[in-house]
Amino acid sequence: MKQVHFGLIYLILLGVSCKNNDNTDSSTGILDQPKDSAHACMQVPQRFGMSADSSIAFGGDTSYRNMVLIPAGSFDMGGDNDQADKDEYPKHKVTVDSFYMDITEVTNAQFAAFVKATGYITTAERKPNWEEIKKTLPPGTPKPADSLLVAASLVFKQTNGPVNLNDYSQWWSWVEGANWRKPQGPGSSIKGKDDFPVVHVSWDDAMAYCKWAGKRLPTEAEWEYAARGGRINQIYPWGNQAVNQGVPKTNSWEGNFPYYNEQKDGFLKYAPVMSFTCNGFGLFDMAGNVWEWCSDWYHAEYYKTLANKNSVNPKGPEKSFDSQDPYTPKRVLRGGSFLCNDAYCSGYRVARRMKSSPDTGLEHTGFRCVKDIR
Ligand SMILES: [Ca+2]
Ligand SMILES: [Ca+2]
Repeated sequence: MKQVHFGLIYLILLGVSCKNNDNTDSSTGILDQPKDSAHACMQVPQRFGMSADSSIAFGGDTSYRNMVLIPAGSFDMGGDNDQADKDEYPKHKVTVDSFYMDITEVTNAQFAAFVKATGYITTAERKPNWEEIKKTLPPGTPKPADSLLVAASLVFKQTNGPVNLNDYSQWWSWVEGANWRKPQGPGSSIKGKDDFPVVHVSWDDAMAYCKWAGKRLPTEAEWEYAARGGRINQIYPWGNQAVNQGVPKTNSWEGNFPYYNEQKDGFLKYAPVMSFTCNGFGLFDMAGNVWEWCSDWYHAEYYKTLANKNSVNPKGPEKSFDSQDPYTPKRVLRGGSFLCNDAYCSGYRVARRMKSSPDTGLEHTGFRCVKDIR
């Protein structure tokens, strides 16, 4: 399989797909799982190249409302089963100080309060800046048509049947006018969805919210430690029981991605926060529902630099490197989304690492915040 390196948005803008990567078994018509399934699930690099608005001032409250204290401790960070990707190894010792963490993903109501107070305009609501985008693409990459360089975001579209799982454009659509207020584009809304996670949020948007709220994004180490909920070397926030066994434990994609969803968990797309049982630290939806931004740069080899030592409050590498897409700096995302399943990215595993450029938001991407103890 030839991996596509420079991103879903760009591919969709140009109408390019992985046509040379057809992995359909011609004798059966059945699609193989992509060899790099995790990345196929989420690899969505560059967008608009803008940074958080420096004019944002603190406007939140000083309490720890809707947060829980995560006790200080040590753990072994990294993959716990054979679904783990190379970037999850080696497992290494990490110690983190105690901190407070939002018990849920940031909701539409919370994000609306931030926007109302600050007038903040999210990345998806701004016209893309080609001069910025091309800095993170291979030299000589042609410019997409101006008609496509509009304020838009990527919306998930269920397909009618099996598709080539390496061709992201089969299920992601570039929809003008799609953003956190209109998650499926014009005609959609978040009315009545105050307690749903906000989506179409870029890392820059999340950072701006944190600044207003007096909080910060978790480090990748804090996020994984918190997701484990005190369990030792287990695969999910709830333990080791497979995601599709027993009662629904997370909002994921049950059935065959991206065309058939059994909805045993009750949700085709996102669910209201707190729809499933919390983990041992009292945190909801650390697995599934929407991906959550972390503060760290993503570096595929980062864990190797931490092998055989105890890292105290690691904050990630100094710069990003993704061997599959070396032109685009990326931040870490964690926890998976309503689109994850075992045949695809298994993003709900506590150790699964994902990455995207800081100016990218999608319909399955949100965040939650942490706060230091005063
Ligand atoms: Ca679901
Ligand atoms: Ca989540």
